[in-house]
Amino acid sequence: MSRCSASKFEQSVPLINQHNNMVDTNPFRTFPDLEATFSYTPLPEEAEPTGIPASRLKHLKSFFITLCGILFLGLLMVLIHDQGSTTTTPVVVEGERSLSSSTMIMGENIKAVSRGVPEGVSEKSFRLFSGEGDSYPWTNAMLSWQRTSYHFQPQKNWMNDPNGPMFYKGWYHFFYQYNPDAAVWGNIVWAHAVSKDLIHWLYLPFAMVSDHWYDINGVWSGSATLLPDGNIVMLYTGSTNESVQVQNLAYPANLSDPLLIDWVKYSGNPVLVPPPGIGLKDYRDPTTAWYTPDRKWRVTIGSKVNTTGTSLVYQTEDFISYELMDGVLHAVPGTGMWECVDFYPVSTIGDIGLDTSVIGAGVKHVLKASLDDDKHDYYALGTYDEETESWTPDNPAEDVGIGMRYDYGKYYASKTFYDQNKGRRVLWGWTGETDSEAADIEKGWASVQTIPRVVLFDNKTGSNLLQWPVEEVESLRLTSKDFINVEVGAGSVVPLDVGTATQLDIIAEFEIDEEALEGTMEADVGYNCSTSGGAAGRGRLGPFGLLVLADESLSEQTTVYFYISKGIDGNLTTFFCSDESRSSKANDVGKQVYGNTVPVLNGEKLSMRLLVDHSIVESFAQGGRTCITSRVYPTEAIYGAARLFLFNNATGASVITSLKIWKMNSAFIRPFPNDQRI
Ligand code: DQQ
Repeated sequence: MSRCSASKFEQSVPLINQHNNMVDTNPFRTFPDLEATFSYTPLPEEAEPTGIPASRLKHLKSFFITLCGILFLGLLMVLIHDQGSTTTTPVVVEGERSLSSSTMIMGENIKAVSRGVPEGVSEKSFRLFSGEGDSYPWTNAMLSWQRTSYHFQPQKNWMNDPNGPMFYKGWYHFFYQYNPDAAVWGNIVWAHAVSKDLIHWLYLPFAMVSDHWYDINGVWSGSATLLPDGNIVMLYTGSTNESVQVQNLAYPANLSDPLLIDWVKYSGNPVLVPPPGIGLKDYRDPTTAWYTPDRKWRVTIGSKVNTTGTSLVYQTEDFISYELMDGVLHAVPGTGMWECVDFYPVSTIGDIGLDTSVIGAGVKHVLKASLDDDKHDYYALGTYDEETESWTPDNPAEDVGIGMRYDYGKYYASKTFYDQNKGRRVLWGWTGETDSEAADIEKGWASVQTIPRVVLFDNKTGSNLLQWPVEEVESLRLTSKDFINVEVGAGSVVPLDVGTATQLDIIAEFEIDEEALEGTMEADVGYNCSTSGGAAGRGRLGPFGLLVLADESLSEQTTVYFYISKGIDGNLTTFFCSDESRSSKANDVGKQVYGNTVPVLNGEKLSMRLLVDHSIVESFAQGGRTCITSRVYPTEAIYGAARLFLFNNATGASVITSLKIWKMNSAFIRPFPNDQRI
């Protein structure tokens, strides 16, 4: 083991002002104080339309005239259309497809600036647009509709990674990467919010801002560790005055404050600097620490060596001085920089979550890395050996970065925590925008967090995790409608009369015609969600599923579907996919076809759950074996025009579907009220 110390590094940097942090040691703090520390102005209760530049008004006027014409024609069509009937028109046809993501070109006028890449973080701008030329003439009404109603978002501006989640003295704490100044990445601080139930949130003052040389270029991602003596340590990455990535220690100023409002940065920061052989910008995002039988804490930090992604392990007794362990926790050639590594145990013998330090029989360990190169979160199940301080995947072919993903849609920089309140492990994940940066600036915000998910080992398959939205989201369910045994014939679409369909929780089961399944010798071997034509690619046994955020005429629709392929040996492979190709008439938003296979065991029905909340659709297949998160930006299927349909685009099989659909309430997400006392 080599001993690491920050002292050498400190000599070459400016003196630190160790008294910059706002520290309030008064445990009986009152809320006027709290309000005084807010760094941004709350928005009014009702969403206000975003301002439109005067230069665009003329353009918008003519657009509105055209739009009214289109709407009038649409209305006529709606009146003619028999809502209760089943049409036999295929849902989508090949000719209607947008350009595929591989052929997407981005117009000059919407080219986004690269942000943070020279400083050493991922590209945060979305670049895979579906069109070229002018950006779409978004209206205030369209942009306002995109803001979600029950997903966590700041009041305004940019958000990215979840940081330091924990449960403490009756409150769930959530910190997040946040730009206080704009709707683009930059000037990153740790913003802070608390909740009693992971759904309704109260914004608090920023926990940490960049105010020392060792984090002056950003208070980047990190994790919380709750110590057995009641202390809390927060390890986070600071980007220094020279854009070197270092690890810093912070802790609450007042442990008797359940809101943990004030945070103190350790006077000896940084506690870790890049060791020899590690790039100064390839060293970030410390995990929650785990306690070992030899009474030491260990923590892992993501990095890369050439193109091999890796995770370094350190040992510490006091979180101040550290030893770099020989070897690494794990490394996978060709996977590039590992960001936001997560490492935790899952129980193989019960549906419970485990504290991060649990080892022994009945336990597997999950290693997750967020791949800087492709912006996806990959995980693998394996065995942790605390003697050699290494982790070995169960299946090397499904190793970290080359195998399973938490989510096959837009989902990144995730982090779990052990919720001792409910004995579960909860996963947070960041879902960025897939529209243009210009649109983000216009709407004044960017990014949402997915609904926190409970993570469990899948005892039935033994080869994957299950992710499921926390049960608390069900408290938002309002009225529900049941649809029992709806037959959806091959090549048909069936409207589901649930009224406005912008905030929904949908549970659906599908049974494909047994005779067609048996009678098919071979179908679509080699199918792939992203490259086989999406929802328009008609095969014998798929696709079938749901059209969400669709307008009455289906001119806009986001599809979430199953597709079954059958080998000549009789083996079935089921795919779970989401097709955004027709999700919006706008040309300047991403429209991808996402998905992967999903294990379906003998005797299981095909099932999916969807959480629809304006511009985000979270989809879970087979109890959460495969998940897909989509961001979509319809222009017509919004507000009262958003509808829901079943579809079956298979050529050779009908499908029987049963569904339960709830309308979802909005969550209360707002500043901590002044009139409340703890
Ligand atoms: N975001 C943070 C980094 C992390 C990256 C900076 C992942 O710490 O590696 O905002 O999105």
